[in-house]
Amino acid sequence: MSVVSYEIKNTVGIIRLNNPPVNALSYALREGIIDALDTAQSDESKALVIYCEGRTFIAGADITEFGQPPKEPTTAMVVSAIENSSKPVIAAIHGTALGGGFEVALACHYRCALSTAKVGLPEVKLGLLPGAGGTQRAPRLAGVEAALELITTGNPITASKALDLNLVDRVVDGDLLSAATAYAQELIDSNAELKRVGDITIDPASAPAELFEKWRKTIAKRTRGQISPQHIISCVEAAVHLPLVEGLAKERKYFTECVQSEQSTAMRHMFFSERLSAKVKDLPKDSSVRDIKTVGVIGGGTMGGGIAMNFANVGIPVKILEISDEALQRGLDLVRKNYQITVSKGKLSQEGMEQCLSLISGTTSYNDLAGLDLIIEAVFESIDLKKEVFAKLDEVCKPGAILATNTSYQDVNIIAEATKRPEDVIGMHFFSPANVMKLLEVVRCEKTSDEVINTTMKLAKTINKIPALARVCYGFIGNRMFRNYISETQRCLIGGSSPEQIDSVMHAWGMAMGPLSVNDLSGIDISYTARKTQTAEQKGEPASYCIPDALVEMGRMGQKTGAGYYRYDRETRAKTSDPVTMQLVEDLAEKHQITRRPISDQEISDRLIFALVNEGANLLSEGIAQRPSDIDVVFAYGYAFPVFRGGPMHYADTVGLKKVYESICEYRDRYGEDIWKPAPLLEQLAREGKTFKEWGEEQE
Ligand code: T1G
Repeated sequence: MSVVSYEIKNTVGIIRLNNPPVNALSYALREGIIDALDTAQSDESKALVIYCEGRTFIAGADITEFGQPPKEPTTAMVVSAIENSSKPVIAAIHGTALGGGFEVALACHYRCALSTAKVGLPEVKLGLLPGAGGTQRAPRLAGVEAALELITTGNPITASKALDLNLVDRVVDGDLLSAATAYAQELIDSNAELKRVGDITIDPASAPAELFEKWRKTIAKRTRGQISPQHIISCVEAAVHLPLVEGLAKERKYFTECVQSEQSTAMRHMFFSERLSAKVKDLPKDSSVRDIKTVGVIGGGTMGGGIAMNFANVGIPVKILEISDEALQRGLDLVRKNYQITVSKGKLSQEGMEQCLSLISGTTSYNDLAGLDLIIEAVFESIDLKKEVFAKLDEVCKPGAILATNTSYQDVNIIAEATKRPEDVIGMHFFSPANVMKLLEVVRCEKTSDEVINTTMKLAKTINKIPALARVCYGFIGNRMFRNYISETQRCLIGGSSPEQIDSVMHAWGMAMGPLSVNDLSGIDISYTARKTQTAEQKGEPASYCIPDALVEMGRMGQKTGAGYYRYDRETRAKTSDPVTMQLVEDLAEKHQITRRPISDQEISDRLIFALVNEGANLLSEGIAQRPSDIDVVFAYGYAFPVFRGGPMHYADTVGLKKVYESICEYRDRYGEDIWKPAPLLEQLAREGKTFKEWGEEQE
């Protein structure tokens, strides 16, 4: 099947593209467009329409081709051929014209979009920048500031917004091809000019140097550590001062640097990983799915309320159950407050908020849950309480209802055994705040049916979450690995570092916040309380938790008490170092006979990240996680791990597994095998000279 066809209808040449699923600009598509354009230059057509079959206009360059030598014709060559056509070319846009796809449209002389269409230049989300003229043509049509906003955020805009910005010329409804063809006929009849966007010049007075400096500072904060956003600003600045050809050359230079960067490799890895994590390896392709039209949430606390919002946000009615009217009202008030915050940020209209709230109701009676399709338990982290809840759900819920638990750590197999229908029980582990964090860990028990797994994994996408499937173990994927990160933080602290050094090192490395600042934010007492129910093995050696225990027993639980690792101003919550903490650290080091020594920044970041990697390798060997890239998705979307690092397992591949393994062997020799035991899979891959990526592909 040819991906490009060409026909003439009443002097309008129609170049029809058909490269499912998203008409990505593959080599075949690029070649076909060039061939059709060449033909059209000398035939009887008087104008041309570029139209796409399927669900969307071109959604961008073919990301699967990156990393290989570019094959001509490149996207830039296609774009140039369109703009230099001797006849007007009209882009007929539907779906999402993104990246190279929108750059193709910008090279056309006119753009006609369905009112439901969206356009955008999302390259920055892949660590790139528009490499086919987007940084040069968008500002020429929309102006510099609108172009900077569009390209540095990478967010798509609606057709009507694009019309306002002069990025499209006409917005239509109904049959797009007919409308675009009629538009082309109008242009022919009016003998419309060949409107080459590249010929437009921008008045330098509209974009002084100070404007670009302001953008550089703003973007540096918003995209800390990332390369491509700064280059985008330089390219747009070039569009103001340089003719198109020179501006394109500068764009090409910066694009080449970005596409070859580790950051872009990592972010493209994440793009595919988050799509792959939705796929369950051992599930038959034709696994059935249950309809989820009504949902119940047990527990109206912070998590329960947030979970409920996810379903209301997509139009699914939710019933929250609490133990009393007072508790229920508190929960419903908290949900309303959360929505109000979203409205005040301009991210939701008042009407939208009321619409969502109308879908959330409450009850104190389990019987009201009887007819619901899915119930998610979000009560206190006590296995006994959860077993009690599930036994009640088993009694009242209809056959075929899915019974899910939001537990962070508890054994979902034990919870399932509290019912007579373990095949309908599954874990749905949301991350706080549940209505914001994208990750959903889906925990399959030994007896969970394929249908329930399949339904839950697909439901994740419905509620705009990214799922990662886990089998049962203490902490599943994220929390089990993150405990090692936190324990190693404590060993660095008591072993010679300070909260300030550790937090600044990890913040500079790319984490949103340093680990001890995170502990102060969420409350040091949370892990303190959890440790009360943990076995000695689960807790680890005392040196890895004696400091937080002591802080809590001193009443220093973090921001909420005005002091934790740091001291906090009651009003502004401004953080300052506190000598009391370091005195405590030194006293406890002495008590545990630990000789403190200076620890380098590099050693701190290596130890904390390699602690994640080592445990991730164990999870893969045990079959808890399906694939290394699933682990990367968990950390990017559940723990604010910097996307430009690609996730812990991708990062380890970038460092080289031999280096990671050798470092862990050094830590084992220094701190003992109880703490640093090299994961067998890591040892094997280091020996074989393989990456986690290669191993994962072999397992697919
Ligand atoms: N290249 C290759 N495959 C792609 C693709 C792309 N650009 N976009 C999507 N796919 C695959 C995806 O992997 C999945 O495959 C299937 O299509 C459905 O995608 C020169 C250099 C378009 C909004 O960044 O944002 O142009 O899993 O599950 O939720 O300046 O895909 O089915 O096998 O996401 O409906 C710029 C990326 C590229 C857009 C559709 N473009 N794509 O969302 O479906 S760089 C982008 C998306 C560039 C130029 C530069 C979304 C979507 P599979 P999906 P969806």
